[in-house]
Amino acid sequence: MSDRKDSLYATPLRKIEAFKFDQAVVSVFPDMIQRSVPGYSTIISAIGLLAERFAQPGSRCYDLGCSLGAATLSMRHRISAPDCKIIAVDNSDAMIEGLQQNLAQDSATVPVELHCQDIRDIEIKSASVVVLNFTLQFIPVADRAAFLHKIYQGMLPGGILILSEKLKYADPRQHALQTDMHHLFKKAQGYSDLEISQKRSALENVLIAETFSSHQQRLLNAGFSSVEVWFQYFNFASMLALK
Ligand code: GEK
Repeated sequence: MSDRKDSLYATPLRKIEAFKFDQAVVSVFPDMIQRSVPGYSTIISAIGLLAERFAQPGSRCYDLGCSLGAATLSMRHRISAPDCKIIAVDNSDAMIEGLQQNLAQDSATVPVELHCQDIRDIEIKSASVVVLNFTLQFIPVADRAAFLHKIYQGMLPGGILILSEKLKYADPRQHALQTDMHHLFKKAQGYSDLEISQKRSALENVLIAETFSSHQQRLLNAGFSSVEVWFQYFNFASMLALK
């Protein structure tokens, strides 16, 4: 896995292009996500524990928008139920190639199937665990309900969906506070004001955050019987939806 430091937005850019998961991003991705998403490693470890608890014998565990496979590897090292398979999906070639390399160096034995595909097009079946770790936020809002309904239908009874997202807040004062605290978090991680503001512009209209209650309501409408936050650090939350 690459250990290069993220400095993609460190110098002033004449034009800030919309954010893309290309080779440049992939080469700094582990550092970027670690220093940008508060609580990222805690969430990754917990995904392993949740998979250990929820993976059913003979079932599939999906990592949708898997990037370099941090959640896939975490699950792979904790699943002990027999005959499980992990399906890892991302539509960035560079990410899937990076994950392939990471898997080649990994010693765990649970089979992992890789798909370089849009997560909306993937067939979901016999799923005991579905992970959307900071991925749904990149799917157009209009497609989210149908996509989550399809996931729900492909899940086994007793299955779990782990949904981690950047949140927005209905109350403008709360929204401004949480956004400021996230920027302070990034500064404490070594990002400059310029890096923070150029990255924010690049993500505008690419990462669409919603409120917790929008997520909760949509998941309940999709059929899930219970939806709660299990972890939150400022405006970054991880939710559990139970079938
Ligand atoms: C982790 N889960 O480290 N189809 C497939 N992949 C997509 C799509 C799509 N429509 N849209 C975006 N992606 C990872 C981190 S990163 C989050 C997830 C972030 C992919 C995109 O290529 C990228 O790899 C990932 O979703 C989002 O636990 O960078 O903030």
